[in-house]
Amino acid sequence: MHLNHSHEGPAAISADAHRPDGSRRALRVGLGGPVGSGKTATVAALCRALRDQLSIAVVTNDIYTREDAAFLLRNAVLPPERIQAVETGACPHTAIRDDISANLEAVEDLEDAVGPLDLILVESGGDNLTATFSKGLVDAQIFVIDVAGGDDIPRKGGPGVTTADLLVVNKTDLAPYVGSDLGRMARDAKEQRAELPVVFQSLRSDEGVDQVAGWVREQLAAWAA
Ligand SMILES: Nc1nc2c(ncn2[C@@H]2O[C@H](COP(=O)(O)OP(=O)(O)OP(=O)(O)O)[C@@H](O)[C@H]2O)c(=O)[nH]1
Ligand SMILES: [Mg+2]
Repeated sequence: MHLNHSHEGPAAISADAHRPDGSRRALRVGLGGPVGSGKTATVAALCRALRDQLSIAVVTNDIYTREDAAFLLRNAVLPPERIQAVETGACPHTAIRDDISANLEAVEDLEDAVGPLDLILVESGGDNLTATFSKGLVDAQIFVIDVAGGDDIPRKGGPGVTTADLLVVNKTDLAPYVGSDLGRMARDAKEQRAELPVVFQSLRSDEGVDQVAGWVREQLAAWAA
C-alpha cells in the first residue's frame, strides 16, 4: 500500500525524475475513482485546457477493452500517437499499484515515441474507494468521485478520498436530481482531508475545470523546480 502521501509537491516524492539520457521526464499524474465517475471526461477536459501550452500524452486502463482510449481518439482530444491503452485483464488496482510494469512501459514508450513531454495523464480503470496508484508509477494523483454515487462517499473515506493529492467531486449538475447535498460533501471532504484540496466540477457546465487545470499547472511548476 502507498498511503504515506506527502504535502511537499510531486518533486519531493519521486525517486527517478530523469530519463536515461539525463533529460527531465514528464510529470505523471494518475486519475482514479469509482466506475463511471468521470475520469475519462476529466482527462478529455484537461487535454483541451492544457494542450496548447503543454506537450501531453495519455495512458488509459480498461479491464477487457480499449473503450476509454477510443473515446479520447473519437473526440480528438490529442493526436492518436499520444494516446496509449493498457488492457489490465484483472482488477484495475492491480495494474496501477501492484504490478505496474505494463503502465510503466506505456509511459516510457510514449516519452520515447512523442517526447519530450511535459505531462502524462494515467487513467485507472474504474475501481473502488481503496484504489490508489503506486508512487513508482505516478508523481501525483487525482481521485474522481461523483455526486450521483451518493453524498455520503466523502464521509466513507478510504485511501482515494482521504489521501489523493486532489479530490474532484464531479457531476455537480446532477445534485438536484439525485438529492445530493453538496455542502455536506464539502464538509465531510474537509474533515477527511484536512488541507488537501477538493474541487467541485461539472463537465456539463465547465464548472471547476479551470481549477483542476490550475492544480495540474501548480504540480508542473513544482516538478520543474
Ligand atoms: N451530467 C454529467 N455527466 C457527466 C459528467 N462527467 C462525466 N459525465 C458522464 O458520465 C459518464 C461516465 O463518464 P466517464 O468519463 O466515462 O467515466 P469514467 O470514470 O472514465 O468511467 P470508467 O472508466 O468506465 O470507470 C459519461 O456518460 C459522461 O458523459 C458531468 O460532470 N455531469
Ligand atoms: Mg474511463
